[in-house]
Amino acid sequence: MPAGIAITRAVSAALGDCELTHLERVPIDVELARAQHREYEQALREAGYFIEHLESTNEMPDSVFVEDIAVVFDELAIITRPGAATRRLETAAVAGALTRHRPLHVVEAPGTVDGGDVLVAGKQVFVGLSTRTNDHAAVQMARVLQPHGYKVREVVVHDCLHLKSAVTTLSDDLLLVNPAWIDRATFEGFALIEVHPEEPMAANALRLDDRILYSASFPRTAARLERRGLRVERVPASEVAKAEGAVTCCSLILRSL
Ligand code: CIR
Repeated sequence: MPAGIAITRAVSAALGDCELTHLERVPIDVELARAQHREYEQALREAGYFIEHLESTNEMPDSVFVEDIAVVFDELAIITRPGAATRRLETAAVAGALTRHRPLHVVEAPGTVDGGDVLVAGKQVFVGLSTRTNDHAAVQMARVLQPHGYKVREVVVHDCLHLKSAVTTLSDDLLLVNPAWIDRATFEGFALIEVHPEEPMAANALRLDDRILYSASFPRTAARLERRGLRVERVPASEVAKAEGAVTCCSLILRSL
């Protein structure tokens, strides 16, 4: 049985016009970004995922960051209302793809949330309150998730774009964190691995069933993960990083049920 489905979305020709919050704009090589994205999709195939690749347009510079548009659980999926108004065009196609696989719930105004602010570890869901995500959305999500046994908690995000810029899940009880951007005490009960101090952007890792998909740009932190016995598959991600994106952002992972 395949591990599941990964929904991805094309790199827009307009990626250079992406939203930026904490980074200075630098030129992005769109062709290189597309080549790196193909490697990312190939790594997902090798991990057992069937790729559903959505197309993009010039009106959606950030479309490759499909993670922000939905949050997928085994029982249902939530279509977000992205915090950046420029990104709300992205929701229709993602909802169209997801509706074939999960019952959908939609976040309504005045709620705003980017999927990058939602960290799921087993039945615990952390919602980062950031420049993109607000309490209205967190309350709406909690209402949908609580009947399925999820516990939803809000976490304040500072100094970085999304909660998952600062912390991601390596297993249901192990997290990768940048302690400069998130209070370790929030995650009491979890084992934590810290990023290498020279790699502040390294806390974003994509957990798959038997491996971690990880940017090749962070060798020191990758070595820490491997020392803990994790299998790390490195993918080039330099161009999405210039657009303030990373590895979790470029897919929606739907486990086989
Ligand atoms: C944005 O600012 O919305 C995009 N340039 C980057 C989004 C990255 N997404 C993510 O970390 N989940």
